[in-house]
Amino acid sequence: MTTGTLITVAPTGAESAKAEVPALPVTLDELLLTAKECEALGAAVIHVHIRDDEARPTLDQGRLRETVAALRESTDLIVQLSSGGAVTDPEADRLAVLDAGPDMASCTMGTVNFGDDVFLNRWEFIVDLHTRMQERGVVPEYEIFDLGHLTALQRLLGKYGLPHGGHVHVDFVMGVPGGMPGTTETLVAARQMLRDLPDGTTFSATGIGRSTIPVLLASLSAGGHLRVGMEDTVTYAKGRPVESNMQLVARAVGFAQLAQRPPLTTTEARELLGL
Ligand code: KMH
Ligand code: ZN
Repeated sequence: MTTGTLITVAPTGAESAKAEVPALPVTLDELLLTAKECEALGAAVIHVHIRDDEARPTLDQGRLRETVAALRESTDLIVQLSSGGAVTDPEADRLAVLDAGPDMASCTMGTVNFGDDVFLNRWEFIVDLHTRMQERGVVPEYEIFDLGHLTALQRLLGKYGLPHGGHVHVDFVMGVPGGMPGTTETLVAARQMLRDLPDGTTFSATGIGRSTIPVLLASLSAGGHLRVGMEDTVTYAKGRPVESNMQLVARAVGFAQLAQRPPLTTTEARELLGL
């Protein structure tokens, strides 16, 4: 079993509206403050979606570059840009995210129903993303919304080779309406499927909405790592909105410590992920 816990914070996402969730960090200043505080609490990776001046999701190249530079200047966090964006983002813009030079980027391993929408990830698009990341030295985090996405990852690595750095890290995004459920049984099934992936493959897990805590506990007990943040849940407990991303990171750190798997430092996280 892995000793420490890699903690990723996903502070913003593309789905919640600032008007409905005022604590959501949407400006660069809000993001930087969140990043610094989450790092101090024990986060090692930040999964970044950015917003425009109206707080709408954007993949604007200038803003992405500015965000990567500012995060690097103010923190030692591993900067992982979302290549998923919002469900409405065109493939070309999602590929261009890599031009902003992040340490890591997400790479979703297949199409999934996403509430009333469809999060489209065609095979050719996935191959493009994976091979461009190899060429540019960007380390992927393979996002797994459904069990078949792990089969697609096995096929991808078999045909196109290992990612930059040689280490494979996946993130189980569980409990999306349309994807795999956020349950212990499903997490165990997903972990079993990692046997078909290269030795040493690591996983994080996050549960959307009310599956946050069951998934967190299941992942810790199964030797996995954690992703938390307001991208995935805006409710701390029944009837209690999340006050900040720090509240979610602090809770995850507390659970990780209870499990005797304390948070990895950013240096340890870089080592783990092959950065
Ligand atoms: N916003 C979702 C449509 C990712 O960041 O790569 C996609 C998503 C996954 O959040
Ligand atoms: Zn995301």
